[in-house]
Amino acid sequence: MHKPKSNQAPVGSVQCENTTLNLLKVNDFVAKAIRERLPDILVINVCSSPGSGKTTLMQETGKRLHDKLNMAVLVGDPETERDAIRMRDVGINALQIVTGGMCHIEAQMIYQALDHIDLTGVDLLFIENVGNLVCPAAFDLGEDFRVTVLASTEGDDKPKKYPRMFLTSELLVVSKSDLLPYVPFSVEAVTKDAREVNPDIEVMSLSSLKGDGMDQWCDWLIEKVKTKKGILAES
Ligand SMILES: Nc1nc2c(ncn2[C@@H]2O[C@H](COP(=O)(O)OP(=O)(O)OP(=O)(O)O)[C@@H](O)[C@H]2O)c(=O)[nH]1
Ligand SMILES: [Mg+2]
Repeated sequence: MHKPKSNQAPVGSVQCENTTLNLLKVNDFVAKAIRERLPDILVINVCSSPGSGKTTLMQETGKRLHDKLNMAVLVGDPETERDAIRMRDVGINALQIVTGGMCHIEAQMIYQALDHIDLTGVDLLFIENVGNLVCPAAFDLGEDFRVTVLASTEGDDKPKKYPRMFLTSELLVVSKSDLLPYVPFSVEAVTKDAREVNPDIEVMSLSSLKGDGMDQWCDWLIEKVKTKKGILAES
């Protein structure tokens, strides 16, 4: 009969050691350099699972804000330039970062990309991260704010299952709110769970497709841009 290879009784789950923590220190040095390089541009790192609606949100945000502020996007995907092309199609200054299969953007990729995009006069720089609720949470990209987008179609149980992403985000955007009547997703339940993970997290719902909640989102961005520039003016 097969005998267990350790003396420990088998259990239903195991808490693994994270052996990559030291490697992340290098990333943090580069993130600091990015902050020093972009002292007057608001940088927002947008994270989510694949397909939550990040690019659509960027496109609609660009359309709404083009006469109010100057926006640019760095977008990461394992392959293709599709998302950057979609954004350029609606007039957004966008550069694709092809990660070559990697499941997240690292700070050095942003640092390199900054040499290839014209940020003259830009007020707001979005980073659309690779679709993944796990790895991107560990990589500081020099952002001012991290925004997690969670689609109503993904289920409202995610904050407790992927806590680091919600713990490190300032804002949770529940996207595809137009589908809320058709799916078992409670904004109240997701807010409660997200705030148990991170009591300070803000929550808003929106639909890029129908426009609901987009004013609140755009007002939030304008306010943050003003605050960043205001802080600079005072210092
Ligand atoms: N019903 C509905 N569908 C949406 C909405 N926003 C985006 N979608 C759809 O969701 C799908 C994925 O949208 P994307 O914007 O490509 O999602 P993404 O997060 O950028 O995807 P990745 O970059 O691959 O991670 C597309 O078919 C969109 O048309 C929305 O507000 N409501
Ligand atoms: Mg996308």
